[in-house]
Amino acid sequence: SMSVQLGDNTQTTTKGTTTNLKTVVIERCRDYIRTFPQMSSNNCDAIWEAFQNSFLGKDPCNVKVEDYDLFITTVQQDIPCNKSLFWSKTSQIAHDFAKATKCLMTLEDTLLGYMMDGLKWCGKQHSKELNYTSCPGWVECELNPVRSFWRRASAHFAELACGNVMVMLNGSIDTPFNKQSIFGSVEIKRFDSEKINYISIRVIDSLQDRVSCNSMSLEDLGKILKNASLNFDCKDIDKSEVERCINDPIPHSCDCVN
Ligand code: N1C
Repeated sequence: SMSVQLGDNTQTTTKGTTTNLKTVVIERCRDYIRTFPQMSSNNCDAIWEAFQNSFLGKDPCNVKVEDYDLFITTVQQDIPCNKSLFWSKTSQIAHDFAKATKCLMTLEDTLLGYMMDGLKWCGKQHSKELNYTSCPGWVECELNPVRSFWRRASAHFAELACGNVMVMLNGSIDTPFNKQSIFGSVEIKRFDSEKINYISIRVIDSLQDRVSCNSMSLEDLGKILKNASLNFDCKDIDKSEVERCINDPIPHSCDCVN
């Protein structure tokens, strides 16, 4: 069963690899290529092979981020400038926003993220098989296959970012910018000031009159961006405002969060 929810990184043990993982991944890959015919240089069977070679036969608590390097290069996709949307602790609203407005794309809108979204997988040491009984949870061990994949794919997605990009953070928590998150520990370090023109930080607040952009957490983020010579601005946006543009979107426009 599909046991992993988007943004749910608290799940621990018990569940193993997603049922029919190979079929799900290959079907999603073909589905994506049908939707975007410019992606047809990709071979979904070769992509599956490269994916499983990243973690099969390995201790599921010792799959390194670099173990996915070959897999990442097997997937060919150009990411247009001015389109990338990063997020942290705003998974639902960020994806709903991207989907409704079509103005931006998240990692899950790329082939890599689309294939693996919500899935769980692991192998076993000295075995060529997938483990359908039990895989480590997100926090159970650092080097689990799912976490290492998202770290690797996120690094790649951030490296490719160019032009103006957006980041959606959660203003309803104490640390909207968390240095331990994938955004804070992986993506931000891969942003290239030679390629990125501007970063629009949007903090989505569920209480009115929140001023999260002035918080210590956002100050930390500002320092890191300044040190990296990255241009940015930060705006607090009411969650209800974002919900309004999700429910009544202006196609291909991000106006409501600018
Ligand atoms: O740790 P996070 O957020 O800061 O990671 C989000 C950040 C985004 O900008 C994405 O580009 O990293 C990328 N990313 C995903 O695209 C993604 N899809 C699904 C990171 N994690 C992703 N997941 C799952 O969400 C992952 O399995 C883990 O459970 C969460 C991390 O979300 P977060 O802590 O809200």
